[in-house]
Amino acid sequence: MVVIPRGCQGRKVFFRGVGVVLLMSLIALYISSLVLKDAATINLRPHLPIICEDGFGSAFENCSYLVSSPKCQIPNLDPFDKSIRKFVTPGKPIVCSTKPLLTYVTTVPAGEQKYLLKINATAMADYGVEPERFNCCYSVINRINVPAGKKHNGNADNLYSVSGCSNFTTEVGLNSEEEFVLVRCLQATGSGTQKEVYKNTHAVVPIKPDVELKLNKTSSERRSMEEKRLSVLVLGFDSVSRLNLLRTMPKTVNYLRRKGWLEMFGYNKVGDNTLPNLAALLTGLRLDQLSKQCWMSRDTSFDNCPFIWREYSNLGYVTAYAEDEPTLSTFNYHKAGFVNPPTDYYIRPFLLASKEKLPVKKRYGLQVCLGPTPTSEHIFQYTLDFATVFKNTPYFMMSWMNNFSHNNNAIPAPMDDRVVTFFHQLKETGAFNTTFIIFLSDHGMRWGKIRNSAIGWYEERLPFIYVWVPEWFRQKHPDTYNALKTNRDRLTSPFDMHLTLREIVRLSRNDSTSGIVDESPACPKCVSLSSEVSDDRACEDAGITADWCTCNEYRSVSIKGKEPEAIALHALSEINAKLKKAGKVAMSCAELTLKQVIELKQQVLRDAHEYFVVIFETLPGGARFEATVLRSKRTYQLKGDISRINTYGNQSGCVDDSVLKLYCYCI
Ligand SMILES: *[C@@H]1O[C@H](CO)[C@@H](O)[C@H](O)[C@H]1NC(C)=O
Ligand SMILES: *[C@@H]1O[C@H](CO)[C@@H](O)[C@H](O)[C@H]1NC(C)=O
Ligand SMILES: *[C@@H]1O[C@H](CO)[C@@H](O)[C@H](O)[C@H]1NC(C)=O
Ligand SMILES: *[C@@H]1O[C@H](CO)[C@@H](O)[C@H](O)[C@H]1NC(C)=O
Ligand SMILES: *[C@@H]1O[C@H](CO)[C@@H](O)[C@H](O)[C@H]1NC(C)=O
Ligand SMILES: *[C@@H]1O[C@H](CO)[C@@H](O)[C@H](O)[C@H]1NC(C)=O
Ligand SMILES: *[C@@H]1O[C@H](CO)[C@@H](O)[C@H](O)[C@H]1NC(C)=O
Ligand SMILES: CC(=O)N[C@H]1CO[C@H](CO)[C@@H](O)[C@@H]1O
Repeated sequence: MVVIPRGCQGRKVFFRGVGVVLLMSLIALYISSLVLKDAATINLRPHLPIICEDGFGSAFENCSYLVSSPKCQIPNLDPFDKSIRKFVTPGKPIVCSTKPLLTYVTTVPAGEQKYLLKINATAMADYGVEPERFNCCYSVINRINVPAGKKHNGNADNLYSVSGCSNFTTEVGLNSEEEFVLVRCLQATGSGTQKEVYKNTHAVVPIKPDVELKLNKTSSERRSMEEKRLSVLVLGFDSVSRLNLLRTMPKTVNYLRRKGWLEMFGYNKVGDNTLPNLAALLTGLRLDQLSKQCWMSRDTSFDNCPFIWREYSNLGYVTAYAEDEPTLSTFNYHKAGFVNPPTDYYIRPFLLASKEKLPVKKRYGLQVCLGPTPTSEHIFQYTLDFATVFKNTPYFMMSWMNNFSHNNNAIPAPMDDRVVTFFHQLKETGAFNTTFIIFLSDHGMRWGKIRNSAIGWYEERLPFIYVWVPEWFRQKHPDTYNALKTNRDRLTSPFDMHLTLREIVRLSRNDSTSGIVDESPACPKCVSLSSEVSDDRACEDAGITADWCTCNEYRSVSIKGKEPEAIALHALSEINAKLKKAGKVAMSCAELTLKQVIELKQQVLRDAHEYFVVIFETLPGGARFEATVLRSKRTYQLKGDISRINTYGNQSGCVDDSVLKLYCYCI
């Protein structure tokens, strides 16, 4: 019998093996639901009965909800709802090069961790080159590190050097300090000049001297530890909601479910964009706390922030952070990044050099190709290399990809295959035996047409997240594993996940503090997901502010009369105040006026609070905003951030602050 696991309801023709009978009955139900559905309102409640199985044989309590508890009900929405189906357009695959690569890297066969850079002789024909009039050379790309104590101007994370180009024939060995190379191949022309026929970059993971030193220091310690240590891999795709993963990556979802990954159904974002959500996961802090503690201003680097990878590093773990799109990346987009490399392995200089030295192909404003190689392919390969090299050493790796998902709902179908293949390759490295893996996104689409739909509001707030726990760990710590399973349909947040990562540090340390429960400064009631999350949890218990909370249902109310406008004007006054407060920095920003209220939604009351979500447009520029406002005794109070739900495009070019950009119309 085929069960459709929860969340996989509806017309999932993608999932192979769905029986014809089942399919027929679903179609029948679908037709009847169309008849029953009130055309004017979007039915937020799922209209199809869902076969309530999680893929592990245990049924959920109430399948109409992802989370169903006294203080929180998150509806289990249909990813193919009529209102949302039009946003499912198949993305076109990207072809970076039709020719095979002329050069590649491989490890020395003897098993020693050394790399060779090689020319693929059979591929020469594809480039129409003759061996005797052809030569290749390679340059080494290095990060330029600002000497300790020296002042820097906020540009330290963008500095790299490219060495002179050394000729090589057929192959050349790379030494343990050569991580990134730029290769050029030239063909002599008849007139005696040389024509470039090929240019590419390669990243490898050698055991660098400082890493070897670290391993030497901890190896004796490690040997005496009878307890195995969990490695950690945080693998993320930017801006993919749980429903969008179901729509666009059915093969990946199917793979994860079949292999026993745990999906956290009630994982709710805690901030607008990537930074607050990843900061919550990696530091356990809210942005305002980060600003107080370690990130004082736009020009302050993140070096002194308490990233969890530092704790892993102190324990002897080898650490890595790899994010594509070096301009857009989380800690660099209108920010100063890191003055010192944050982790032992840091791919940024490689991507910067690739972007500047290779022809770049863009789609949806993102660099999808770096020369002949797709940008995300570099991150996949780097992750696999890292997991292979350190298969017998505890590691912490953070890999984050923006290229194929950030600006677009339609992930190209070939990407789905690539991700499944990636998981197969990752299994080959042995990572599934050693590594706690979190596969997640930070939030869903934050702007664009999809955000004008009611489901889009949920999607923005509910990213996908799956967790992998190695088999030996499940057996050794059954309580932990069972708690994780239970927590799948509880309300959870990145702050809980942060505490979970801390818990793994504590387990690895095996010191007497194990058993002491860590507390998150941003969320005192958050817990490690290795223990059961309270069923009686409200958003504030999970560090989720009212504007991001999906626990409560909102219903559209009339926008006629004075009140809708008053609510919108209240939110607008906060925007203008924010711009004013920024002073000189936002000097060229227009004061915004209300064009129109688009929609007003009111929380379906469960207690005395009266929460509204208002969507309105402003002039000049036609920005569309969404704000959560609390009414009490005829006064209004803005709750949390105001979202910009259409793109600001080039309207905000006069400010260089990622928050002000949302609000500023330059004059
Ligand atoms: C699920 O919850 C809804 C709303 O609380 C309720 O109406 C429905 O009866 C529940 N279904 C089951 C199977 O418990
Ligand atoms: C070398 O190029 C050929 C095509 O000319 C390709 O089939 C082969 O896979 C390439 N080998 C490597 C190691 O990349
Ligand atoms: C590299 O090879 C090219 C072509 O054979 C030659 O012109 C150039 O001088 C060589 N460079 C070095 C540094 O040997
Ligand atoms: C690490 O230990 C190995 C084996 O004992 C030794 O050969 C090597 O020099 C050490 N490396 C460093 C960087 O200390
Ligand atoms: C961890 O600590 C406990 C209690 O202190 C001890 O019995 C055990 O041997 C330790 N395990 C390792 C792997 O050091
Ligand atoms: C993972 O562990 C299993 C069971 O111990 C073993 O059979 C398998 O070969 C391991 N896989 C890898 C890639 O090391
Ligand atoms: C901004 O973008 C719009 C639409 O894409 C374009 O028409 C306009 O020329 C751009 N303005 C500037 C100053 O680049
Ligand atoms: C949106 C987009 O085009 N994304 C591309 C990101 O890179 C992958 C390859 O790794 C391409 O297949 C995607 O098309």
